[in-house]
Amino acid sequence: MNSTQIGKCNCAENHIEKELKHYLGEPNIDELSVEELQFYYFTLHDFDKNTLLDGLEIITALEDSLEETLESFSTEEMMKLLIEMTDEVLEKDDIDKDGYLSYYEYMHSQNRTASPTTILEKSSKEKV
Ligand SMILES: [Ca+2]
Ligand SMILES: [Ca+2]
Repeated sequence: MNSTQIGKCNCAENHIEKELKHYLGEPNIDELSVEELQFYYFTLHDFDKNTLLDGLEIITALEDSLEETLESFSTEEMMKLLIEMTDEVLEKDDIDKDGYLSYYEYMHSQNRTASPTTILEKSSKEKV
């Protein structure tokens, strides 16, 4: 556990697949409910297993889910966007303002935005 995770998540996709297999055996992702998927997604990014997502964990989660969408951005732009999105997530969804996203708060954010891409679309519109 260290603070350089942001620069180290190029292998995130493999990592997630591996982790999912670790949790589920050979998962059939199609058979999981949306709630189950969200729970696993939350758990996978809770690196220190304290059932709270901190800023770094949220950034990594966003980066994973937006990987394809962000392909056209430079690393610098991408990090800037990810940080903006994380700020927005914490501002709007950190209901008890402790600086972390609990599972309840995370679910709340999922229901609100439908997907992180909604935030991305909004950000790029604001940019133009
Ligand atoms: Ca955590
Ligand atoms: Ca919170």
